[in-house]
Amino acid sequence: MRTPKPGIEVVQTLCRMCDDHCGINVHLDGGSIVDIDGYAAHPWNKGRICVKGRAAIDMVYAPDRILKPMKKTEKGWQEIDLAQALDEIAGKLRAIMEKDGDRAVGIWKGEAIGFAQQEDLARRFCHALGTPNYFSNDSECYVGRYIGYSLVMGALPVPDYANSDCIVLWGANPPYAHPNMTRAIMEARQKGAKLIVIDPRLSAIARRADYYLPLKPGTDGVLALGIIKLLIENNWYDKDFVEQFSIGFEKLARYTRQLTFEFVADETGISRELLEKVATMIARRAPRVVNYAGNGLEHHENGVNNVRAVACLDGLLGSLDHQGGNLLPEGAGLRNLTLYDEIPLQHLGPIGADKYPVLYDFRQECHTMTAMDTILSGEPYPLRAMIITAANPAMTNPNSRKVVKALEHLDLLVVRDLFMTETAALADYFLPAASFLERSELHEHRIYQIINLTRKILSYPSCQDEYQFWHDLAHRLGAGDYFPWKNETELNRWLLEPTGISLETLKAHPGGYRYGPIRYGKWREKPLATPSQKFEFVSAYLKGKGYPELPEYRSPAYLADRDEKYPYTLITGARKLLYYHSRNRNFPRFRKAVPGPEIEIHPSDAEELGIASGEPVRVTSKIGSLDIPASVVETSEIVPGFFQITHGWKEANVNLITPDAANDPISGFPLLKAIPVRIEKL
Ligand SMILES: Nc1nc2c(c(=O)[nH]1)N[C@H]1C(S)=C(S)[C@@H](COP(=O)(O)OP(=O)(O)OC[C@H]3O[C@@H](n4cnc5c(=O)[nH]c(N)nc54)[C@H](O)[C@@H]3O)O[C@H]1N2
Ligand SMILES: Nc1nc2c(c(=O)[nH]1)N[C@H]1C(S)=C(S)[C@@H](COP(=O)(O)OP(=O)(O)OC[C@H]3O[C@@H](n4cnc5c(=O)[nH]c(N)nc54)[C@H](O)[C@@H]3O)O[C@H]1N2
Ligand code: SF4
Ligand SMILES: [Mo]
Repeated sequence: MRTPKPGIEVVQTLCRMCDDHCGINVHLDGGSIVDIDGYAAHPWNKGRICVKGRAAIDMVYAPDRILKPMKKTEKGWQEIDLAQALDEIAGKLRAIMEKDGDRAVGIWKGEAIGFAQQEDLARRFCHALGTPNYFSNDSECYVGRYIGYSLVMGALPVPDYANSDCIVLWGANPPYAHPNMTRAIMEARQKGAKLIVIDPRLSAIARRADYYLPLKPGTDGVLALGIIKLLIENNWYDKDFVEQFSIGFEKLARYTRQLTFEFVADETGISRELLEKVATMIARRAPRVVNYAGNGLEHHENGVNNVRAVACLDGLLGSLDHQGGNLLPEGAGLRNLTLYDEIPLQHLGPIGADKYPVLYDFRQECHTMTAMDTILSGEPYPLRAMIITAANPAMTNPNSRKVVKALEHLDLLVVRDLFMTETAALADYFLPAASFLERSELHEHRIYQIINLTRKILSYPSCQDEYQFWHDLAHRLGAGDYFPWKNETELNRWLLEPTGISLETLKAHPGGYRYGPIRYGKWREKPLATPSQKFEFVSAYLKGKGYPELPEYRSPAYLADRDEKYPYTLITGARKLLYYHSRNRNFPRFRKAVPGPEIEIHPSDAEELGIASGEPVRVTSKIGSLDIPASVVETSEIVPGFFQITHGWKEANVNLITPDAANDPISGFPLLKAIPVRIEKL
């Protein structure tokens, strides 16, 4: 920590400029934030923060931040009193529900309040109101992996990087996406751990790997199956675990037996020689092996099964819940805020649950892409109102043109945000939201089994925190009984109660309070949360729903069913350090550093197309075209024939050309990372 000047108060809390939740010191001068730096006593970031963390100041005090509620009128946006706005919104919701039923209302939370209590408050409000239609960014984030891993081992595990001897990263780039994960990985590297990175782009982390596998996108499943084949053929797997704690091993072995190494190499572009080196490296270091699947795996038509194949490795390597492997998470035991058990609403037909029953079973989530069709068609029933908080789907959901059309078609759209986003611009009411520094919430870092209470550092009169907003609206709509707590602090106390830990204790431990010892091998005493209570190489549950029981590999469409009109393949959404989805573009210093969008192009493709860096190109998919400047990268930085565009730029919104109907049949996730396209010089 920098030494504060006299008169400066320093308060500890957690950063939420990304989902990494670093411990930070907030320096206050007369109540105003003048600096932010890393809190040395927090075990997760140990005093370090990234450039986005300090930019929380830019966000909170941004000149374009909206601090007053607004209503759209014939004369455009007009300021409105908060209570008046909530009264009007409640009145309109009541009228819609009376005419078309409670399920005509949808609630949508975004990444900015993802996970834990803020998300659960939105879920709670939904069911308290009587509608099953809870939506979120998780129709395209994290849930593909959550479902994939949960099918195999009953949970999404927590990687124990720091104690690992071998770390395998599948489609993840922590230096940009999760800076502290990088710190833990580098700590393990210093102790001798090996690093294997699997990515079609030579990402920041791939540059530091012992082995880098530049595979073709969407082929991770067959690569994992190739490794599994080698582990089984060479007897390099944990026979005790397999015999005692798993089901379906023989079927998996039979399946990999008929896969040839030639096929694996053809599909992935990774030679058998490299595959063998990697499998040997992993097997020698088992069980202290972390297999981590990132966002790169789930944005595919066969995403869940690719993730399942990767997850199967944990059972073969004996790394499940082993120190230095993938740990089964243990929470602090907070109270559950959702009302899914108290007020089950599946009979009302949650949107998308018929098409993606596994998504609803595992997550009680509705499917956002299906919702756009429902709004526009009124089928299978009218969806007429939506409250969106902390999301900007007009930029971040696939097929943005349809998203905008659908949101415009609603009878009532309410958006809670800090800024007038592309989504907020479509709303009838804009409600200014409290930022993370303006609320107090509980957060668990499960890798250390610590829990933190974040501090409310400042407030603006009309910027409600998430709790106050749902509370006030619920009380206006006759659902107030479900929101009885006077404020966030009371809610936090109620959530904590069963743990026996007090708010005061948490306040006294800004570096996190340890809620329990880290335990390994828990599956020995406690059955896994799968239907068989064992590690499932095959899933009878999936089979019962009409899906393959094995993590079967299906070749991506751009390989199996190539359309010559779209000879290239587009990857989207690779994270950049400064920007967070559609956020942070309004911070002048960030803009100066990285001024605009670009498409990453391999030099040989650039030559073939006659394109140089900085020149605009037109990218066309089946659903539309996008013009964007080229950035010709170094030869080894991307696999030839593949291109990359990061999302979130209004100047060239890549989601104008991403499809909303080429979805993973299990999770419903959209195809965002292997889109067939045509590319022309403009
Ligand atoms: N700065 C910043 N940080 C963020 C975010 C942000 O927008 N900005 N977003 C946050 C969120 S919500 C998320 S979900 C996480 C995501 O964080 P990560 O899971 O680490 O995702 P990315 O950083 O996009 O890295 C994904 C990598 O997968 C590669 N890839 C693409 N397709 C494939 C494939 O088929 N197979 C394999 N093996 N690799 C593939 C891409 O080239 C890319 O390098 O980041 C979080 N952190
Ligand atoms: N093509 C393509 N599209 C993608 C992806 C991809 O890889 N490729 N990745 C997808 C992924 S993984 C994700 S998670 C989604 C994210 O999609 P979204 O959830 O839409 O994320 P953001 O665009 O960051 O929007 C968050 C909004 O919340 C606002 N906000 C910030 N803090 C607060 C707060 O405290 N309270 C409230 N109420 N609002 C706040 C911000 O100003 C911002 O407008 O994008 C997805 N879109
Ligand atoms: S990595 Fe950066 S943005 Fe994310 S929580 Fe830490 S300091 Fe904040
Ligand atoms: Mo995400």
